Amino acid sequence: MGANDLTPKFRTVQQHILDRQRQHHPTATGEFSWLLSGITLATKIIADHVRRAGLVDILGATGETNVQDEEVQKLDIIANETIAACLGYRDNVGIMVSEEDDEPRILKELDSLARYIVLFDPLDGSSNIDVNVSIGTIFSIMQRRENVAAGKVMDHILQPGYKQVAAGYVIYSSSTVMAYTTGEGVHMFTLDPSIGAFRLNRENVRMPKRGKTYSINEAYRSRFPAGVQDYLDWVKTEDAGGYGLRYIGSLVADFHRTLLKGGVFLYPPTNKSPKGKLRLLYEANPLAFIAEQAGGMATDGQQRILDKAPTALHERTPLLIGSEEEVKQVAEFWQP
Ligand code: P6P
Repeated sequence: MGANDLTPKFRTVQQHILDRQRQHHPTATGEFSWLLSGITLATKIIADHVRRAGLVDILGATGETNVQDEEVQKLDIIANETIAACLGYRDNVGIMVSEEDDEPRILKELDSLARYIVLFDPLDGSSNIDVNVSIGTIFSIMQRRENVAAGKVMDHILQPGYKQVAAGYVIYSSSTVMAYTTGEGVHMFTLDPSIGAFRLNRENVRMPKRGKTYSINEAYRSRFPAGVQDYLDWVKTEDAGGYGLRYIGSLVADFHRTLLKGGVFLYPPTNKSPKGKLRLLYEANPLAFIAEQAGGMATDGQQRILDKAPTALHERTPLLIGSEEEVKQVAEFWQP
């Protein structure tokens, strides 16, 4: 390398997006990487708040409850407003949907340039904030639909998951890691605090075809469908081949482990939550897109998550996601 070669020895998320766009979509205008830079900026700010949470008074609950009827933690609010502010400056974002907001935020409904819809869970796993367990941000990106009458905003939003143009998550843990896909593989970056940039560390991440871990909140066993209970009995037998149980209780952390190590994560329906607990639009859909792009699978126990036709903004869904072989194995018990 020549003395004057200033090529950095790493690639940031923006560089990675632009490089791949040049390879796969030469006519791309770079507007998508501009949008994604809004998300990466927001998650860097959130990571800073999460890291300092113990030092300044942002831990704890606000005393309010959100549309999910869940106690709102202060960091939830900070994360939600940070993402909204960073995306608000991206003139190609027309609509934002957040787990924390009752209704969509309509930035530009009729401006054809504002063609992206960003749906996000600003801080998933928030019940773990006060005990310093990994938490995360999950995002899904769609494009507005053609020929939708003015005012019919939900027609733009309620699209099946296979329509996503991108999806990703950021996990705030011992390090801050971002994974994203635009439909051409899953790519992973680690935030380098010394330069404030996400640096590429894994391209085309592949989920192992099978793992050694199943992940579920077994406390609810008696509330699960009989087939799931049968699976939980079988998976502990020698015949199953020696599985371990890991359950962090933070979806992004449980999924991140499953993506890297293989295995299966389940949040089945219960008699208390007959449609499951996790949300379709901004939790199950983005993680299902990533899982499939990495060679894994994601269903609701009956159908492919990405084929589900949403009917409501904060719709919930059962989730069975992970390595192809394990997902198929669970499905045989769940829906014999
Ligand atoms: P349970 C966190 O509140 C969350 O939404 C997900 O991050 C997590 O997977 C799930 O709920 C945990 O739910 O009922 O096991 O506490």
